[in-house]
Amino acid sequence: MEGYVIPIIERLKREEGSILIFTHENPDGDGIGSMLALYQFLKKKNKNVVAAMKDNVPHIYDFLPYNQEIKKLPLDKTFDVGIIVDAAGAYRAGVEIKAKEILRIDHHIGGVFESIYDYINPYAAATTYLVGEILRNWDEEAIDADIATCLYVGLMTDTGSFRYNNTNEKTFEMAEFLVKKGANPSYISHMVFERNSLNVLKLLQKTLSTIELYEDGKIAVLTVFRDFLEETGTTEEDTEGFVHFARGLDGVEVAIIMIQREDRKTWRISIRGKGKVDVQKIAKCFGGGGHKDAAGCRVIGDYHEVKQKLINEIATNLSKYEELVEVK
Ligand SMILES: [Mn+2]
Repeated sequence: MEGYVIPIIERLKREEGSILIFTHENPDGDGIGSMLALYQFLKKKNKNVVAAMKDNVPHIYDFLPYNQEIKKLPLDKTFDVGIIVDAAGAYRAGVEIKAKEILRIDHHIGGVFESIYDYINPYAAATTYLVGEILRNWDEEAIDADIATCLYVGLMTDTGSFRYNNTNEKTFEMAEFLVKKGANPSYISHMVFERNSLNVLKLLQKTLSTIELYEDGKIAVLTVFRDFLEETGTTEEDTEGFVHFARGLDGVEVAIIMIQREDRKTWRISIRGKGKVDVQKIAKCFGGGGHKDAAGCRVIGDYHEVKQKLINEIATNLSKYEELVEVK
């Protein structure tokens, strides 16, 4: 791991001004974990650093070291440097960012070129993997158990607990390093996955009752109507991970979950694949993005129309794949 030059390290080493680290709206474990790990490390290096995001810390991540120090975006201050982590561009913060210069650390496909110091690798399993590389090359000794815990959370959540096809020997090598540094896998897994409230279970029950299958069971659709959230006293954040119940069905190639937003006409859509369809391409058709097996988008419109458009797009991609296999 050591021995190669990472320009963003040199850039941050010489920065004496104010640094803002931020992540995308509706943040996940990888975004928050990357942000907090980098935040703690830069503090140790006596940098003038602030971590901030638009939303509150979701309950499942409220145990992360230093999460109480995350500020709420937008901030009035203009920072000398802004670092966007785990997002295709600073625009994904969902609010205006005031910084003289933006740097990006990320693993999404495509995205905005923010600076020559950007550290991007779409093959990395998680942004926390990339932050791990940066910190290990900068000063391995400065990585303590708190930093390792934040990095481990992102690595675990973005790989679906080391199950998705972005999981490889590098992922495990980084996980091993983080565990050696003090990250506790069973504690972290417990804190993220085993602290659901009964209300969330009731929300899951309602959501599962919406399951629909299309294209001979290859496409599965779950829906979270706004009423479900209101009836169970839960929030959109509580739907995290629900889509995997649909993805886990035998025969399903692509699973989607449609979450109705407060205005009742916007749908937040998560798409998960199992390898045959590049779901990032589907999300892109609807103005979103992501990875080969996990992507998302937002669509405004009538529920049935939006759903049908998505299914049509997925079905087209599925049949393209099947034609290719037949030719082979
Ligand atoms: Mn990520």
